[in-house]
Amino acid sequence: MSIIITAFERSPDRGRGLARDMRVRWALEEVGQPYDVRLLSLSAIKELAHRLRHPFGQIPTYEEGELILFESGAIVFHIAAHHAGLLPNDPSARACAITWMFAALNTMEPPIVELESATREERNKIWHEERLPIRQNRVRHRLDELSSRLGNADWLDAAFTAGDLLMVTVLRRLNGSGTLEEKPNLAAYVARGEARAAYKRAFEDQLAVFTGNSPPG
Ligand SMILES: N[C@@H](CCC(=O)N[C@@H](CS)C(=O)NCC(=O)O)C(=O)O
Repeated sequence: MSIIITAFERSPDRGRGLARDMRVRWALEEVGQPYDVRLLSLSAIKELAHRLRHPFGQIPTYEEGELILFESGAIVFHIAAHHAGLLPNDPSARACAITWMFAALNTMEPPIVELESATREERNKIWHEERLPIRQNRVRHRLDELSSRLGNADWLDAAFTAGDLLMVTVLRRLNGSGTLEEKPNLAAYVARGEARAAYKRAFEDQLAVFTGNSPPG
């Protein structure tokens, strides 16, 4: 059954692959599933036709026959649960990988996104300068903890899983901020994720939407 996902027709990140369709594209590439993309404008995602797919009027969504999903984490989980390659078969190892999926989205992503949106939307408020270090420290605190846990390992558990896929997409929002680079093992972890062939294909495909060029190959 063919898979259709939604993505921005003009991503505000200017092709940096930060929009959350990137996670879904990457997961589909990892498991070797072809997919089509329905490109939507920022206004179209708020229209009824899209709200029937996504109650909060956002991207990404995932359609497969009658099935319609929203929430990038749930979509990646669905892909990982139905195709080999992103979750171990052993029940305990699988549960650990799913735990990392939740940790990426529930523990790491909120302070990172909060810092990002504060920097973007609140920089003219009189309290911005005062609150910024508080927000930065929340991110640093989580990075410290994650860095200690990862140590010298390549991935969060024995092999690459959907937990790493989500964690890398969350952490790479900090690329170039200096904060991630303070933790060389985390910066190397993100680079390892970005070096995967499936990641590169997904990145090129989303970039091609922005540049208007077909991806190579
Ligand atoms: N928790 C949701 C967040 C989805 C989300 O924030 N999507 C952004 C793009 S990455 C969006 O559609 N923003 C436009 C808007 O909220 O109006 C998920 O992981 O899918």
